[in-house]
Amino acid sequence: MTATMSGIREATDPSCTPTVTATATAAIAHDSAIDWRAVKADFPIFDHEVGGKPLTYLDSTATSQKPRVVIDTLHEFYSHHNANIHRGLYALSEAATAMYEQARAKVARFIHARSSREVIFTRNATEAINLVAYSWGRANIGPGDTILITEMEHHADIVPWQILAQEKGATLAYIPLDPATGTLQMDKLDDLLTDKVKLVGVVHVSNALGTINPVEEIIRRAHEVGAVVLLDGAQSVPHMPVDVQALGCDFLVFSGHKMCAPTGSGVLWGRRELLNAMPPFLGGGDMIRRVTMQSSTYAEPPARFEAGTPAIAEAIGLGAACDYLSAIGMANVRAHEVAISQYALERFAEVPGLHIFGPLDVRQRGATFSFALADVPPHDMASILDSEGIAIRAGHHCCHPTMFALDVAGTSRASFYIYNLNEDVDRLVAGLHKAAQIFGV
Ligand code: C6P
Repeated sequence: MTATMSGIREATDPSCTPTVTATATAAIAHDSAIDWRAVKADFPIFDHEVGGKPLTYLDSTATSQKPRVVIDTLHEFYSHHNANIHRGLYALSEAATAMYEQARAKVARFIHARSSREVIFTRNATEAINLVAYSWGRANIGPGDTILITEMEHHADIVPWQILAQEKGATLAYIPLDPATGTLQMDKLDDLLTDKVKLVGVVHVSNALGTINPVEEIIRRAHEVGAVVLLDGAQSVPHMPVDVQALGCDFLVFSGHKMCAPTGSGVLWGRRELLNAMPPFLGGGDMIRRVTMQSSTYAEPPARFEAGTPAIAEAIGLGAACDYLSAIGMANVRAHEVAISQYALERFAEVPGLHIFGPLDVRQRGATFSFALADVPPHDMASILDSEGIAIRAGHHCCHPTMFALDVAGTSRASFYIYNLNEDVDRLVAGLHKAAQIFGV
C-alpha cells in the first residue's frame, strides 16, 4: 500500500491562494506548489452537506478529518492482511507485523528520531503522558522534587503529574501565563528553574490559545539544571515540522487522530537511554522476555511499553497519515496555516466586539483561534454557527488553569487545517455577524 496525495500540483484556483502580508511571505515560500482545493478533495467527509449546508469544519484541534488514503488503508488492512502481530508463525501474521513495524519507521522518520526503537505506539497523547508519569515518574521523582509545567497545559499534561506529585510528596509548580499576551511569563523561569526541578512538561502549541511556546529555550534551560523535558506535541506535530533531535527534548507525545490518522493511534517518543532505563507501565503479553511463577524479565523498548495486542490497523493508518502529510510537506502545511491565519486575523478585525485570545502575530501562533464576541456565551455561539454548517468547539478546551489565568469560564474556538480555505474564514465571519445580530452586539 502506498499513500497517494492528489493535492500536489500547480495551484490553478486563485480563490484558494491565500492573502499574504510581508510577515508571512517568507514562511509561505513553498505554498504555491500545492493546490489546497485538491487537498480538500482528498477528504470524503466534505463530499456531503451537513443539515443542507456545506460543512465548514473548524475543529481540527479536537480531531482532524481523515483523507481517503487513510480510510482505504484501514479497509485494505482488514480486508487482506488482518492478523495479530509478533506472534503468528504464518504468512498473514508476518505480513501484518511487517506493516506495523513499517508504520513505526514512518513515524520515526516523520519526527526525525534516531531510531524507530524510540517510537512507542499508544492510544493517544494522554496515554503517552501517563506512561511517562507512571514509568519514568515513579522511578525518578521523590519527596521534595519539583515537577514544573505551565498554566497553558492541557489536562492531559496536568493530572498525571498531580497524581504523581501527591503520591511521591513532590511539588507541582507552574510557569505562569500572561493573560494580556497569551504567552508564558518567561522572566519567571529564573526563579522557577531550580535544581529541585526533575521534569519540565510543556505544551509546544497551545490548544486553547494557539500560542507557539519558546520550547527551544525552555529545553535548553531545563537541561542546565539537569531536568528532563516532556514536550506535548499534540498541536505541533500535525501542523509544522517537528524534529526531536534538533529540539533536544527528552520525550515527545502526540495523537495520531489530530494528524489525519485513525482514533486510537498515538505516540510516545523517548530518548533511547531514558526508555532503556524505564520500568514497564502495563504488564502482559508481548512486553516480556521470560515469565516465571513469581517474576518476569522484560523486553527491550519499544515492546516493553506495548503490552497486549496493540491497535494494529490504527498504527498502520498512522503510518499512511505520515506518508500523506510528508507528501504535502510539513513546511507547506505550516505555510498554509500561516497564510490562512493571516487572512483570518484581517477578516476578524472587521467584526465589532470580537476579541481574539493569544498572540496576534502569525509567527507566534498556530491556526487555532479562541475568541469572545462581546458577551455571547460560547455555547450559544457554537449553536448559531452549527446552524450555518460551521463546526467549532466551545468551553474550557480541557484547560481549566488557562481559563483561570484568562479569567473566563470558556471561549469559542475555531481551528484551521490543511483542508480549510479562505472561504471557510469568510463563512465563519458571516456566522459571527449573524451571532452579533441575534445578540444585539
Ligand atoms: N485536545 C482539544 O479539543 P488526546 O485526547 O489524548 O488525543 O489528546 C490530549 C491532548 C493533549 N495535549 C494537547 C495540547 C491537546 O490539545 C490534547 C487534545 C483536544 O483541544 C481534545 S480535549
